[in-house]
Amino acid sequence: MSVDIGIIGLPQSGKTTVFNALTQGKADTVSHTAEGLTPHIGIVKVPEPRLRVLDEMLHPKKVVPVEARYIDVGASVKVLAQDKGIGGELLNQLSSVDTLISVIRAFIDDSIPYPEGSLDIKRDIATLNLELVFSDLAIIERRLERIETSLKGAKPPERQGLLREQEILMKFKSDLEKDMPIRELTLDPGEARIIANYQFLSAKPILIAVNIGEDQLPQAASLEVEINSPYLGEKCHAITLCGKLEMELAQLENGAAQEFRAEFGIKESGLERTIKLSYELSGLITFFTVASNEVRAWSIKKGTTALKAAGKIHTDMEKGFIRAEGIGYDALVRCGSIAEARKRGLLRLEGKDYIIQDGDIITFLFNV
Ligand SMILES: Nc1nc2c(ncn2[C@@H]2O[C@H](COP(=O)(O)OP(=O)(O)OP(=O)(O)O)[C@@H](O)[C@H]2O)c(=O)[nH]1
Ligand SMILES: [Mg+2]
Repeated sequence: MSVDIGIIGLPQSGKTTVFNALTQGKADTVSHTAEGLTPHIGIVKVPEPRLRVLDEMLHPKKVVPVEARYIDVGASVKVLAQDKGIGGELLNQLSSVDTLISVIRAFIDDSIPYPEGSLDIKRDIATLNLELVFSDLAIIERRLERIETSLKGAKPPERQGLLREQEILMKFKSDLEKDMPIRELTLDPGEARIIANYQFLSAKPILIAVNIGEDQLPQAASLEVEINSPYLGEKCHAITLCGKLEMELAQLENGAAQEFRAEFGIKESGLERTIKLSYELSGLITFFTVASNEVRAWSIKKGTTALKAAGKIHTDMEKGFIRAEGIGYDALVRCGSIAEARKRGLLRLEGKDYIIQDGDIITFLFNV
């Protein structure tokens, strides 16, 4: 499974530029027209320094990182919501992503129009948030109407379920009406189940990518702190990113790109950071398998059991699961090899209910 990340933002905020930077793509930054809404889709390897260490230690023939899939739907949620055809389809696609990146314009260039009339980072963040909230409200209102109709002819057991759903949706509705995105609510397990069914946009983790111009790089760090202060949370994080520069750097070779970054005083690749953060916000952790000359990284939701993790690799592994043999990444690095870890008795045997930890190196034992 790859991680799916949807890029949203107001017109001309730099969505396609950021998409190109992330995916080293060359998608046209010419505006999409109403008839020509075609999403850009690109696949990226999630940067994982631990894979490099495992590669050096184990010398596999092949190293396989986790992949993230980025989709630039090319329009704001508001525009998509108004369009019943392709817009609606794209909105559905957006509903199935794990995480959203909201591109907010901060670069100053008067030759490129400001859709809201002026440059205002905070206003645009709020606008984007509202678009997600409105989209969810529309879904809830439609569903509530349908529940109302179904209740008329419903028999007792079905009736109970409908009433419960109605109650939860009404609660979400009143929070949304106060402009509160669902991602900021504390949910009980029943509510969380309902959420999962609907794939609400405002429930998704969101990375606010503030697209700055090169001339704003000296203030990038302080701007980031300032924007994060009202928004930072388990499911929300803001970063500053120089989309245009990163897009140009993405076309260069690694060494040359690094030199450029040093010149501009950029410490870490903005892209690697964006990819890493959007991955982390998705609530995913990484574990590794070592088999037949291949070291591979896998992504799973935090809290996944060994049994379910095995099922991600192959359904046979889940069906015939016997046990898992595992070691944490740090412990393996301290031992220097799997053989040494085995000698020291550090390879743990775990049952199907074991909760996989980030960095675990796991071998599943199973019957076919
Ligand atoms: N000066 C400057 N221009 C930028 C920057 N980032 C993007 N642009 C320009 O802004 C324009 C819009 O960028 P896009 O990436 O196409 O924006 P978009 O959000 O995909 O636009 P639509 O898809 O039309 O809504 C393009 O002409 C970009 O070259 C930047 O950091 N500085
Ligand atoms: Mg675009």
